[in-house]
Amino acid sequence: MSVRLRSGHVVEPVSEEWLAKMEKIQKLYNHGMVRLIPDGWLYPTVFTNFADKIYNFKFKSSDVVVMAVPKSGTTWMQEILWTMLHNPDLKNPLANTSIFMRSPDIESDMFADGKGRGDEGSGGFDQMFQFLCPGKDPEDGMFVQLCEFLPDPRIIKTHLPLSLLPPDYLDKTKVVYMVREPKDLIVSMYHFFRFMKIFSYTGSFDSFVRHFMDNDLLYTPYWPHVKMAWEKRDHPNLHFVFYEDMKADIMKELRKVNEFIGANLTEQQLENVAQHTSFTSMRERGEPLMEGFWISEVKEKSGGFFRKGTTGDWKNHFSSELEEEVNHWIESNATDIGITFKCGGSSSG
Ligand code: PPS
Repeated sequence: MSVRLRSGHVVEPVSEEWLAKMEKIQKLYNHGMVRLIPDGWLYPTVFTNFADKIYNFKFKSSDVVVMAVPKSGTTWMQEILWTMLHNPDLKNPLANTSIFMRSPDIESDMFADGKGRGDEGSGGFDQMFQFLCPGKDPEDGMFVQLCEFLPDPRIIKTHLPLSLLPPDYLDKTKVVYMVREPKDLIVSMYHFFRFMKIFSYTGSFDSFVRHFMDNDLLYTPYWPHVKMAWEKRDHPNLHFVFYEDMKADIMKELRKVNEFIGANLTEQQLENVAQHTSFTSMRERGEPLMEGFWISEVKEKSGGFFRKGTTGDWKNHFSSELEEEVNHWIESNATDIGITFKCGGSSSG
């Protein structure tokens, strides 16, 4: 019998044939994958244990959620928001802890094996969990509960689309939606999926791009995710930010975010935020992920989580044939949605 989630999606296990094909190039799929119909979201099967909890999550008016397809600049915006709301004078000692602990990803329990832990251990999140959620059971979802018990104002991260979040979510809480030129996003995701043990992607770059376009990668399909948010861009609680705009003029974007969240920071404090969250500063402070989560040799070659932090790196990865194919895919979908991507040049970090 098919399972229906509170969001209305029907859970459909992927076919054995598809899994057998994908397992050869990506380890994550060994854990089983499902598609959520009708949108087609592709997630590990474990996601279904937490989907309704997330759909029923009590967001507060003081929360700020960073929402994005992975590799759109989510972490950059999380650090900006946390610094604006918890560290504008750069004196908070917690600033040196992982941003993923200060601002957890609400759906990360889907990477656990059902017992609150993934293959690589929980990399410090379990201590954080015991500290913030005493007496709570990690099996009920470590990350979803971490989000629940974070001190206010909470900065919550999600890569989930609007259709999997509570129906009153936007009316209750402020959401910053990050978007990034898709070719740069795919390049960033390709490297990430290669060096993260949980994914261990071993296929070629070209096939990765095609899997992305065919909606065969975790978190796909891409376009409905963007479309659902873009359609709500005039909602007073939704603030749309292009990664390329942040690269072009960070102070301008910080002023807009300052106004959107009502932080009332001074120009000096915004300068502090810009400096503390620059690519160089964030990279110097280190990986937001725990050692043990990645394959060291692959990570060293790719540059790690803070890989390049630029626009236009796709030019170093795409053949002209593949570029043409992807540009066509982008143009037809973007036109349909009515969104125009900022292509960015090849600025340096
Ligand atoms: S994740 O794993 O989905 O949360 O990744 P996400 O944070 O969305 O995206 C990672 C990419 O963002 C770049 N990044 C930055 N760019 C500019 N400035 C700052 N401060 C910054 N912080 C992170 C990061 O380097 C990844 O992009 P690539 O192109 O791979 O370098």
